[in-house]
Amino acid sequence: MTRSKALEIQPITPVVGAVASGVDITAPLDPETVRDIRQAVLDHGAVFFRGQAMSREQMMAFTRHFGTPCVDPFSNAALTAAPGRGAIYDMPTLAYSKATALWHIDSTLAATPASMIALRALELPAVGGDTCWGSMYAAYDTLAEPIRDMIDGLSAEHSAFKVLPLMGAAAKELQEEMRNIHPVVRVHPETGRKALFVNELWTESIVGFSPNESTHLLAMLYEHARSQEFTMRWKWSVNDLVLWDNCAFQHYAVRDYQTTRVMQKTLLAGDRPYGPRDALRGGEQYSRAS
Ligand SMILES: O=C(O)CCC(=O)C(=O)O
Ligand SMILES: [Fe+2]
Repeated sequence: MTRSKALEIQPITPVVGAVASGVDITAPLDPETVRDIRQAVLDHGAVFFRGQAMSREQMMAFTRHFGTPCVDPFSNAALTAAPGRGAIYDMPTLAYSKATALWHIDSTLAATPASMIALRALELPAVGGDTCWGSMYAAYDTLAEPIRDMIDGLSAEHSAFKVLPLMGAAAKELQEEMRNIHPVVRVHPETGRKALFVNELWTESIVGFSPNESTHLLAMLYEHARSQEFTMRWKWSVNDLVLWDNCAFQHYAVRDYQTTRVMQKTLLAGDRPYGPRDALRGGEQYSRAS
């Protein structure tokens, strides 16, 4: 077993990203190490492990420590998947790179977007194909107080309105009509912290706003959230693995390559998002965060 004492976490920026070392995640992990890695993901949003050559079974065993593997809730496969039956996708990313070269949180059009996601580089272009992550805690925390007050009480509708045209022929086996309303500010189910929860790929409109009001408020929030101060960029090497928090961190896959790029991905099942006002009313859900 890998001993937790060896685990080292080196932050990449003050608000997002960290490199983990001193741990072999292809080997069985003791509970202390699992707890420390989980805490690092909650603290830094995206934790990177270098040089992790692993089988599919080892990738699945690693991710199972952090939740219940699931298929992407937007795929038709999610309609028939047995509970807890996860998938490992080997994704050639070029075909739908237009859809991921936008800041997004994965599949927020679903009722329960993934909680955490693991991604490992299998095949890379000679240069290019970096991925960026951004802290939606930092984005929220740095808005002016009157704006935070206003958005704490708002909700937004998420759908495939933008993704389907961007994916073109690559859009297959998807629940194209899926749409859900989520709070604009999400209370993180584990940390209890507030994070901005709208994104450029899936959020269609603010509920109760005119198209003009919705478009401009969302544009302001998106521009704010993609500030350099809240984001980082990772230059991949083959066998780098990242585990990230899909509740409070967004990501962006840079579309600057034309050759094959293959990433291996597993998702962990998430909860229905709730907002600050839901939390105060609901009580029960909020208590899980404290
Ligand atoms: O290709 C990447 O680096 C990430 C693509 C993406 O957005 C995802 O897998 O969720
Ligand atoms: Fe994504």
